[in-house]
Amino acid sequence: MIPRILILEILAGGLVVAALAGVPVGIWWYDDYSFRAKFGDDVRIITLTASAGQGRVTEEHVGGHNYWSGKFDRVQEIIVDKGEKVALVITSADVTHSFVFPPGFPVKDPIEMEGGHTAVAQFVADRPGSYLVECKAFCGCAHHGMFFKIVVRDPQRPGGSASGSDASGPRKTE
Ligand SMILES: [Cu+2]
Repeated sequence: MIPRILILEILAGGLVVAALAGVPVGIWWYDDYSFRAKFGDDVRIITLTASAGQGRVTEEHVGGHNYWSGKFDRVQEIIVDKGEKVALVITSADVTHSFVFPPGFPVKDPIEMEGGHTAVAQFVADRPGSYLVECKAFCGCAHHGMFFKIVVRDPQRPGGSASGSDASGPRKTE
């Protein structure tokens, strides 16, 4: 027969392991949950990281040692549907960045974030077109690479209403 003290020890050990694993998982879950709850279920959250070191705005995780060792792909066109509610969440992995939206885009003010900080731009994509979002804060040698493109397409018009638009602004053909 297994001694009672051994059973208690195994149970106690199990509790310690559960606590050690449960606390970080709980924090991660709560963090994620509260972050999403802030915007509501109908909002599409697009998370980007700006890295001046590589001159990239990327969807990949940048942080810790991979800031130095990683090679990050520039985010491809971000395609949103007309009428879609979007929260654009940009974190700076290093220095201050300031992203400016072109005329005609629903976000009028630049979004600026200091190193390590996050800024959010919420908008409803109301006008189809192709919009180039650029960093206007000189952030290093690779500053010229700090841009990304948002394409607003009209689901009612197959083939994409963005055609005929230009990356430099919301020029439309309609
Ligand atoms: Cu910059």
